[in-house]
Amino acid sequence: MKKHLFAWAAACMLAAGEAGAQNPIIQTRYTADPAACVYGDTLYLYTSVDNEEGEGYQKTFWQLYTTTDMVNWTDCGTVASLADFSWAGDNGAWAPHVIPRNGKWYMYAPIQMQGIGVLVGETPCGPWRDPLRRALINHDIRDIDPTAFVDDDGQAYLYWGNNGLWYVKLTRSMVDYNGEITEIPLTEETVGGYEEKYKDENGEEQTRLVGVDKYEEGPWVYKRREKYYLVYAAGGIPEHLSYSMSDSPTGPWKYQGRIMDSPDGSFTTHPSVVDFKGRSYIFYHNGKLKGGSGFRRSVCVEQFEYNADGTIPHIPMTKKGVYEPVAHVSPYVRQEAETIALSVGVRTAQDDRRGVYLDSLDMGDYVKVKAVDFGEDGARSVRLCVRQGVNDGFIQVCIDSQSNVVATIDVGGTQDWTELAADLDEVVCGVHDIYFRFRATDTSKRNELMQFDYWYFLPQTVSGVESVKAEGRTGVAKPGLYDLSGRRVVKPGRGIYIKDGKKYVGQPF
Ligand code: FUB
Repeated sequence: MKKHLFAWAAACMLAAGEAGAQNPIIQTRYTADPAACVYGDTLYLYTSVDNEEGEGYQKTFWQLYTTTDMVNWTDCGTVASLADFSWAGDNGAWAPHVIPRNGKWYMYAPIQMQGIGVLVGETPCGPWRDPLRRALINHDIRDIDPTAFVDDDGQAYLYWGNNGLWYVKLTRSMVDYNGEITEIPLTEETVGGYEEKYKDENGEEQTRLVGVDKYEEGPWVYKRREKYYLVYAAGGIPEHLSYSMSDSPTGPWKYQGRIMDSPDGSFTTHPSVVDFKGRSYIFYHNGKLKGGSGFRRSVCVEQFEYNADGTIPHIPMTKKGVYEPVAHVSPYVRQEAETIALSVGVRTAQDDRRGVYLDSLDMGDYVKVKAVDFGEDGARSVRLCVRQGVNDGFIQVCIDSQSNVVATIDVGGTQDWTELAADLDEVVCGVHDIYFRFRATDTSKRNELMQFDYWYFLPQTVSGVESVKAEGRTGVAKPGLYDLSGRRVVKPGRGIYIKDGKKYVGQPF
């Protein structure tokens, strides 16, 4: 899809409901098949990526987004692709699942029609190794949608399957399994029903549903308070989400009912359920980003509460999504421009030098960052790391609404990445949303105005408003270690931190 069509589409979507809309949570590209992983202070969200034009799936890579507050999502870029597998073809990067274990990260990745591979990484972002140089699972063309689960006794399991559900017990290495592949029976008892073939009065073969529901694909297995949950895409096309429960990871499973109805604009859906910072969330995808469809899907999330007996209620899909942050963003440490609550017209790019950044920003594009805590003393100036595009432009920094401009920064003339600074028109204290608005200097030259890598504010107590050339990714290194929300960390635990302006993986895993 051309960038400008995307911008127009996103603008239309957000104009309709910007005030209350957090879903879909990623607006910079089409994302599907959410796989959430909570690790330390951070929720890692891996997705497959849908093509921007045409019908059918052209899926070649996987993307990672992280959050520490459930409302701002940091685009960590493309973290793995078919090129990481020596044996993969040039299409088929379907629904992944990633989990940390033994000080490493394991990505279970289905390559459509070629089986399920496993990659091993040193960090949540890779780089990855393909230790087997072949598929881990390749016994049926329905070998897709893997989900890994490690039980309290240390035994790890891998479940998967489309219109068939299987599991293996993984070895401690996580890249091999013990024993046979076991098939989970798909019956009225286990998943609410199944599809049966029969001959109609003309002798034609037909299918009919026996029971009230049917397992389709996308299994997601987890344990909560001694109960095991199997959540899955159900019911044929269009899919909805249903679930089963068990007292054991190997079953028997007992069908519990429907969790979520079929999403708008997509014939598939795909679940991921996690607890994070004391709240429960369910991820899924729909086709609601403008220009979306069953082949151009977008990840969404809803918060929910389990019933007292541990069962899952019916969860409505909302446009509002998760709106209340569970943490605040610090403005006083480097924040990536690609940390976004909401954006219009914005695309991301990535390269080895800068990592991920906002690219080819046009007149009228904007980014919103929610719940930034300026503290009691407040901020007096802002710094942005930017680079001029094809045409000249400037950035307006706004507080709480796009009409409340507190600083304007001219980006024209920055041939290379440069850190620009401006005093604020007023001291900003307390918790606020920030908007970065991208504007053209000459309104007849509205496109490709700039690229934007990171920002931070200076507290009132610090002076100095000058521009500096930002070298590499360390231009604003501040001493110490910070989490992704910008909070100073003394003892790093599990997770990703910022150290010397670069991403740093905390130890131990
Ligand atoms: O993204 C391709 C496929 O669509 C996934 O493997 C299924 O779960 C469905 O979401």
